[in-house]
Amino acid sequence: MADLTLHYHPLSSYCHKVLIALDVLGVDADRQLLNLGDASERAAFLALWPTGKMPLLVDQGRPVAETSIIIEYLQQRHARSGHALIPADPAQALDVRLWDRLCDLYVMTPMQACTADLLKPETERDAGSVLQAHQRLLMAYRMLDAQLAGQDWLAGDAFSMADCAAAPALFYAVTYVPIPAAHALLAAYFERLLAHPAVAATIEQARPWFKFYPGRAGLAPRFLDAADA
Ligand SMILES: N[C@@H](CCC(=O)N[C@@H](CS)C(=O)NCC(=O)O)C(=O)O
Repeated sequence: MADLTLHYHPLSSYCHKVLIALDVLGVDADRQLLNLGDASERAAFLALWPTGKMPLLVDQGRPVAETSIIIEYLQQRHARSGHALIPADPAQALDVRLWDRLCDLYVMTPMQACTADLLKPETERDAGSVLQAHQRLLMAYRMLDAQLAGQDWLAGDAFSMADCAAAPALFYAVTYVPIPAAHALLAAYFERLLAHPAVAATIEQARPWFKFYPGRAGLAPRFLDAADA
């Protein structure tokens, strides 16, 4: 049995959050591609972890779930790079956890709502919920832009778990609601995230899959293979 296995899908935003963390922490994990559209794979995965949410880390047979917990667990037990994604200082660590939560709840969640709506048959789509999701994204963009005044990363001067959460959340969110021109700090931060080697590598592994992303109409051509653009 491999020590560490990550059940994941290359397109999944929450999986990107953990792939970025694995890279930054210098942790090797076997990757098990999960197709939840396949009934037997879904049943087997639900038996392993009842929420059915990915990614799921399995450490010598023991499931470790929820991305923020997975990242903290990896840092505590497996990190080899010397880079901490959750700082040792308790006050700084709290700040990282706060901005990680804010990215998950107010960027990832409305972004996922937009994707979920696109996956419905047209007759079942709900313009009101999508509008609400767009408004929530704009609120989150305002908060993030204000938070970035005077600092390069979301929770201070070092790349942290908060940035692992922000990168995939923003990557997909901007395909639905572009960053308004007034938020120059957020726009610059987004480019900084994309240039970070762990984020760039994570996006690169997803490139062949972007043609299946429901919101691909909003994806910048630079992320698509020429044949798919
Ligand atoms: N709170 C969870 C959220 C994970 C999540 O929403 N994962 C999505 C993929 S990005 C998923 O598994 N969706 C499949 C489903 O809901 O059936 C975490 O942080 O791990």
